[in-house]
Amino acid sequence: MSTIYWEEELETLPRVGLESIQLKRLQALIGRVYEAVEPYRQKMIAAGVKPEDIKGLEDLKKLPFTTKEDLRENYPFGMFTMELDDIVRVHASSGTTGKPTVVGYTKKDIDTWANMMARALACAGATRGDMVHNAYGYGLFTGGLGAHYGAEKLGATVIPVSGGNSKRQINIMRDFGSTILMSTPSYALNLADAMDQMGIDPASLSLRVGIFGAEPWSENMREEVENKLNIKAVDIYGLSEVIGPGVAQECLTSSGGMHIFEDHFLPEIINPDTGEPLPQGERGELVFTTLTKEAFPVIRYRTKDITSLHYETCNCGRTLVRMEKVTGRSDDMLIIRGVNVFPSQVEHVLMGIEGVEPHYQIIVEREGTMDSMTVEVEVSDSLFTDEIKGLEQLTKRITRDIKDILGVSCRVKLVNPRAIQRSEGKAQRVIDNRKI
Ligand code: DLL
Repeated sequence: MSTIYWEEELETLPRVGLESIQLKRLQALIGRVYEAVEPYRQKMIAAGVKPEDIKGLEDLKKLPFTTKEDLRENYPFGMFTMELDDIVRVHASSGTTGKPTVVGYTKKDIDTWANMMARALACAGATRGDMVHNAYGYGLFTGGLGAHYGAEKLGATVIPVSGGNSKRQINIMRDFGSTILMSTPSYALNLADAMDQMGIDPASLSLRVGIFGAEPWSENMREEVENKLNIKAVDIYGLSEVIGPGVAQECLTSSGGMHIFEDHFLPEIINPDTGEPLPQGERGELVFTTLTKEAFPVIRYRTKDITSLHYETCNCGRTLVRMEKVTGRSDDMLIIRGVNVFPSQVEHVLMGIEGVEPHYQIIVEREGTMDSMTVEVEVSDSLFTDEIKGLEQLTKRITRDIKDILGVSCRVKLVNPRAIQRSEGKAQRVIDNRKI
């Protein structure tokens, strides 16, 4: 099978050519950000580095890291490099406390993003003849609109179905002849179950490829979803701070790993404890510097995702580096039904409620194909002896506040004072029983 490219020349550049583009773009970026963004300038001054010190790609390591914390401190728009007049769109994702991380795009950024997503789709074998069933959520989450603009750019037909209402999704798939499914891998499994319940044989549909991401998924899960939906399943990676989906995409060959679109997103792997860059091929935390974004570039942004990078040319012909499947995170972020959840956010909600003790545990399970989250929390002695009605109201209030603030539904279980095991060291706040 011949490879489908979107921008063949750029996707197959010899490394010297690629590195020369990266360096030119990096130098321009650092100069611009140093002038335009106070928090970046301050951090560079504190680190004793000036734009003219970036003479080669190896000088990247002289630059200070950027973290979610920096974005939170400059919430909402303090890290933008342009006036709001030039910003045509914002998206947001969960922050470590109540405040989301806000990202902005100029017209050109939206176009760059669409181009990256068109590349990702082509990398997964999509062409203008495809019917793209986009079940990523539309809204502040970057999944829906990111995939949408990319599929349109490619010239394919997009069905902007968004998430939820599985039966309707399957009817649409059957009637419209969807050929490519884009969703989280867990939602794809959910669709497979719904198909089964409706007595629809996936082999009778036109689905060919699934482009799944936004949460970790294993090779076992790939096998399951491929068998259940009778498709080829490929991985897509991205994060809002870098652009959204379309940072890296797995191709259809079996070389393994996702091609990072390196001419736009410069990757590094560091030791998450020391911050030191790791040698090629070693597993560590992925860090990105965006080379072409206008409104909201990031310099050495710590993704907290654990992976490794592989530079050998792929069987598909692309020279772009491949990142292995994300194997974990260096922080405690959970992804529940596609929503990023930090235990600290749950704590933040609980601590705002009277009668609730600072002892809680988050239990995550996979029920069938869906994630479920239960929050067990201790209540004060006085409340516990209170009448049932008061406890019921409290349960409802916590459930509602978590849903409103974190955007995820959960079960809340109030437990006796001192029922949650006390730890002698780090409290174990999360019990993740999902086997993905
Ligand atoms: O999840 C963007 C996206 C949308 C990617 C649709 C792919 C498809 P955020 O909401 O900012 O953005 O969450 C980013 O999700 O740091 C990873 O921890 C996780 N993640 C994203 N893709 C994958 C993947 C979108 N393929 C965070 N495998 C990232 C594992 C992933 N984890």
